[in-house]
This record gives sequence, C-alpha cells and structure tokens, in this order.
Amino acid sequence: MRILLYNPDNGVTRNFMPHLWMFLLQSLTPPGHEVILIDGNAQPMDEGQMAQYVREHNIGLVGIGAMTRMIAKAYRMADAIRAAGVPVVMGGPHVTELADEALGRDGGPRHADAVALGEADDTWPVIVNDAARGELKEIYAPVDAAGKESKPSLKNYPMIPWDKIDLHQFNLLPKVVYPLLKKVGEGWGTFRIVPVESGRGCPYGCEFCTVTGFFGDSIRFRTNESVVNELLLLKSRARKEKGQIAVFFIDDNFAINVKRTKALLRDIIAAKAQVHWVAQISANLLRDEELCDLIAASGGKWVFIGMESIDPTNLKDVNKGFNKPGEYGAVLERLAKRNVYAITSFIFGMDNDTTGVAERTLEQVRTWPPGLPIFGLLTPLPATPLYKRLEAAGRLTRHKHWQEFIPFAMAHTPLKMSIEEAHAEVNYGWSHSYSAEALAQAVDALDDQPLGYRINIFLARLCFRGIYFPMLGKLAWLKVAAENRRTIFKLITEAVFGRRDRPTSKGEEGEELPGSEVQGQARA
Ligand code: B12
Ligand code: SF4
Repeated sequence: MRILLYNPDNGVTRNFMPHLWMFLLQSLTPPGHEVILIDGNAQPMDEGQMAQYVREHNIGLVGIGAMTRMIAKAYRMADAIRAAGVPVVMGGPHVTELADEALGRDGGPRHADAVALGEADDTWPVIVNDAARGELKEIYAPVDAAGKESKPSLKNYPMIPWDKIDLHQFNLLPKVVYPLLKKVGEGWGTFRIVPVESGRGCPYGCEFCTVTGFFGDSIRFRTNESVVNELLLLKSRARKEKGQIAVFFIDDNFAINVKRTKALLRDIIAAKAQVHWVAQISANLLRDEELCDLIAASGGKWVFIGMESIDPTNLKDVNKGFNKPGEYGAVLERLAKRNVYAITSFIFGMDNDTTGVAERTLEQVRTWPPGLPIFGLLTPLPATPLYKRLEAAGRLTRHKHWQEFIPFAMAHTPLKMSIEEAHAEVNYGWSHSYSAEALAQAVDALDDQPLGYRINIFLARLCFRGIYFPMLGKLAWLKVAAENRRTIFKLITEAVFGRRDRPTSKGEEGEELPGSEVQGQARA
C-alpha cells in the first residue's frame, strides 16, 4: 500500500523545520508499504491539488497530523481526500482531545475515517495493517493488554534514517542570502534545522499547555546512545552535503531531569557528536552553572525560554509560579557569558495584564543580552485547564476558535483590558522588537563578539520577524532587506574587508577556524 503522511501548512510562516511525527511514523511503518511525506508548509497544496495527487499516485491511506491552529485546513484537506475515495486517519494533539469532532460524532460533518489518540508509536503499525486489510477501526488508543492507557517507552526508539531522507524542501534560508553566507564561510551549501527528541513529558502542568495532559506527567527518555548516534548521523550528512545542520531538541523541557541532561550532554561531547542545537528549557532549571557549561560545550546555541510574563501574579494565575521574573536577567546573562542566547516567549492578554504591558515588558527585555523575543496571546486550547476555567466563567468569545483560525486573535476577554487592546499590545511587542532600528541595536549589542554571532542574530531576527509579519515571497523579503540596508551593508563590508579589532573565533573542538568566523558560531 502507498501511504501519504501530510502536515497542513500553518498559514503564517514557511516552516523552518519539518515535523518530527511524519519521520517517526515513517520509520515505524511495517515493511512492505511505501510512505510519502508532504509538509504543506514546504509544498503548499489546496484541496483540488490534494485530491488529484492521491488519485494520480494511487494512495491507499492518508495520515494527517495537525495542531489546533491548522485543524481547519486539515479537515478541508481530509474532506477532499475522502471525497476522492481514499481513507483518512488523523492524529496529533487536537484530534486526541476532540476525536468526536473529527469523526463527526458531535453533530458536525465527519472528516476522518479513523483517529489515533495520543502517542501513536505503538498504534501506527496496527492502523497500517488494518487499513491494508480494509478493516480500519474508528478509534485507536494506546492501551496495554489489560486495556489500561499506556505511554510508549522511548527505550527502543527507531533509527530515523536522516542520512537518506530527502530534505531538499526544508532548506531554511532564502536563496538570496547564500551569497552573503558563502562570503563569510565555507560549508553553507544548505542550512537545515532538524527536530530530534530525547524525551517526552513535562509534569509542570501550566494552565494553558496541552503537554502535561497529552504526554502525561511520567517523563520518558531515549537512551543517550540512541540520541548520540542520531546526532552523529546528522553531522555526517552535513559534512557530506557541505552544508549546515542544526538540531532542535523538541523535548518540552530538555532539562526536566537535570542529572540525565548533564549525562546526555557529556556523552555528546565525549562522542564528538556536537552539532549546533536549540532546546526548550524553563528558566528555573538554568540556575545550574554546570548545566550551562555543558550546554555551551555540547553545541547549544539558543535556548527557548517560556517566560510568559514579567508579572508574578499572571504567572501564578496560569500555574507557572515557578518562573521568577526577578531572575530572568541573571539567567540570560549566565547563558550569554557562554555565547548561548535565548528565544524569550511572552504571552499577553493574561488576567492581570493592563494596557502598556508590552512596553513594560520591553523595558525589561532591553536590559537583557540580545535575543529573540516573541509575543503571543493567551489561547484556550481544547481540553486545557485554561479552556475549562474560561468556559466555566462564561468568558469564551469564540468557543470553537479553531474552526475559523485567525492568527494572533483572542478567543476570550481578558479581565483588565479589551480584546482589541490585547491585540494592540502584541502588535507593539513585535513592531518594536523587529523594526530595522531594533535589529541594528541587537547586532550592535554584540559588537565585541566575532562577526558570526552578529550575522547570526541578524538572520535569526529576520526569520523570527516572519512569525508575525508575513514574509512569504521574494517581494516581502526584498522590502525587509531594503529597510535593513544599513545593517546589511555593515555586515557585508565587515565580511569582505574584515575589521582589525574583531575577535577571532574557536571551532567546536577548540581549533582556530582560519578565514571563517561563522563556522564556529551559532546557526539556529
Ligand atoms: C516542535 C514544536 C513546535 C515547532 C513547530 C513544529 C515543528 N516543525 O516541529 C515550533 C517551535 C515552531 C512550534 C510552534 C508552535 N507551537 Co508547538 N510544539 C512543538 C512541540 C514542542 C514538539 C512537537 C513534536 O514534534 N513532538 C514530538 C512528536 C513525536 O509528537 P507529536 O507531534 O505529538 O506526534 C505524536 C502523536 O501526536 C501522534 N501523531 C501526530 N500526528 C499524527 C498523525 C497521524 C496520522 C497519526 C496516526 C498520529 C499522529 O503520533 C506521534 C508519535 O507518537 C510540541 C509539544 C510536544 N511535546 O509535542 C508543541 C505543540 C505541538 N505546539 C503547540 C503550540 C500551541 C504551538 C504554537 C501555536 C505556539 C504559539 N502560541 O505560537 C506555535 C504555532 C506553530 C505554527 N506556526 O504552526 C501545542 C499544540 C497544542 C494544540 N492543541 O494544538 C503543543 C502541543 C505544545 C503546547 N504548549 O501545548 N511548535
Ligand atoms: S513547563 Fe512548558 S511544557 Fe511544561 S507544562 Fe509548562 S508550558 Fe507546558
């Protein structure tokens, strides 16, 4: 049977990274089947094109995975596929919480023949075998022999053949940027970010988050050996392609068990498996100096920190009181001292937020080392404690907000400001962090650092700008390039002619990298 795994586009950004679930399920597919992957972010398709594709390619089963924000598109595509006579199985966080919606048992139209609840590592082979026999069931739940819910162990994690997978569609940077990169360093033929998981689960239970409910509070890890081998595979691919591969450890909280994380990072270093990596780690776990040393030594370049708010009352309200805004600056300094920078994520529209919250937040951000601030709105995702609380209080304004997804739009009324005011705060945050002036300031803040760091923060900011300001297409990129021409000119001049007082950089094994400052620098 020929199986298509499809991930719908998110409608906002081109994907900077493929989705792991597709590669994982491909690796877990029983032998004898062909699996094709299409990520709508990289290969945009509409319903008509999809129906034509499944017919022409003789597809026998389509698997669709989607987060809540892509579910409307996922349903439309599923409808077109089913109308073409091909069965659809859906999985992922949204349909796990709302299986009845996907199966049309809630009074609405049916979109899927079958739904895989929760983690599908163990159920996917069963689904494929049932589909091949034409005996798909409606619901597949991960349960043990006694019928009790079971979470897959990650001890026998499959080998994802990253050395063979065609990643052509996921070349990160627009072609227009390559001449600049080639000037500053060899080995920039391609640049990809690849998702790798080392563990699953987070016990913290923040009110707005689906993770504790979905993956459970039992934390599971792969063996260090299997993670190290995956990194070595990726590293050798990058070498062969004369390109760059960075890894996003997609674990929800990469250092949730600090002892295990340190052991993994030590093993990565010992095996010389360092690649440049990004990971999500909560601020409270970054108090540990030894952990920060190991992060830097093992290739860690960016840490995603869910700061959410600088207001302790807000944090307590959403059950994230373990975040201490008073220590944010120190945490970021601790990382920056090791040339590790942070993606700092903030949520506006929280119950204690009042107008001006964006500027108050930016006042703090400006005192920190430069990083990548991102801003979102408090969003009641289905089945989260937040959804239940707001629903019970009658505060939801769009109960099924996912049916008509609008980026950066609230679905409930905040307590101390209006919905429009909350939207304006998010707009203020993005506009003031990603203007040409803000980008120039971020680059200048690293004036004492090698050129690679400055190019890195500039390119990263340009890419992150696209999360809020649509930058799909050449024209949009050209406009941004024109706005930032001064900074671009400065960086190009320095790349071509050099700067006498510029510090030199070290490669990851400590050797000097002659003629190339970028090679040893952050790339994520
Ligand atoms: C990596 C990641 C991202 C990446 C992008 C995705 C990518 N390219 O990988 C980035 C950082 C960009 C991102 C952004 C966002 N993310 Co995100 N992200 C994750 C994260 C941490 C890991 C995803 C992952 O790969 N997991 C590991 C794989 C193996 O798990 P999985 O995807 O769930 O797949 C398993 C099952 O679900 C199932 N399955 C999944 N799909 C399918 C399909 C079929 C056919 C079958 C049978 C089974 C199946 O089988 C898999 C194996 O068991 C998850 C949290 C998490 N731990 O999953 C959040 C998560 C998916 N993100 C979430 C959210 C909310 C967002 C944002 C909206 C945040 C924001 N406010 O901006 C944005 C929007 C992204 C966008 N623009 O589209 C939520 C989604 C909740 C929901 N109900 O939709 C999650 C669950 C985290 C949370 N806080 O609750 N995210
Ligand atoms: S720490 Fe992060 S992953 Fe864990 S529950 Fe909170 S928001 Fe979710």
